[in-house]
Amino acid sequence: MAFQLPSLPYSHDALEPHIDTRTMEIHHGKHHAGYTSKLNAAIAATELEGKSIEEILSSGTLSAGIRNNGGGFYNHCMFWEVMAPNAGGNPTGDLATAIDAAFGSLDGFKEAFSNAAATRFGSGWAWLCVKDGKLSVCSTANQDNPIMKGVACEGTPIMGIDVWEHAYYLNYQNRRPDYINAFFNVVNWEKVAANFANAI
Ligand code: MN3
Repeated sequence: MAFQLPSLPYSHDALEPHIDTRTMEIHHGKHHAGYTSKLNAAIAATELEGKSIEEILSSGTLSAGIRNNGGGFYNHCMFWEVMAPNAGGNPTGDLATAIDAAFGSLDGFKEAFSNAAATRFGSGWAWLCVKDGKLSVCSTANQDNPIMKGVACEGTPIMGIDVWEHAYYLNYQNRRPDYINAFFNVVNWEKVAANFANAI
């Protein structure tokens, strides 16, 4: 069973004005679709065909094609889900408690996450990860992610932000920090909390 491009869980214009419609159309319909089809081509007739994306990405040394396109497939699947219209605000429950424990406050978390996203040179992602119930922030280059072996992150990713220029350039041009600030207005904390619960 080949990997399928997931449908967006909301319309292309649902995240306006924070993430613009045209960016969503191209990002999901072209970029994510491309990673999906190239991943399928890269694993076809190999021992990785039929495995879950998590099994593939954590399996060890990956070819460039599988690393880039498998990472791209996985990362964007998470990205669409950790955003939602009429979202943002504050996390609650166990996730809020863990954020306060790790970063002092929600503002402390936002500062650490924003800094990781803003200082990732070139293309990549920033992540919120959990290991043994404890949260941390890291960033990765290209389409790497924390479940790949040898990546300098601790634990399982539960939220990620794409800081490739294709994620923001149409609306924000070179102003990556403005895009990062806007992202917090569309964070789907309920989904992040569910990811947290599954990971601990
Ligand atoms: Mn992207």
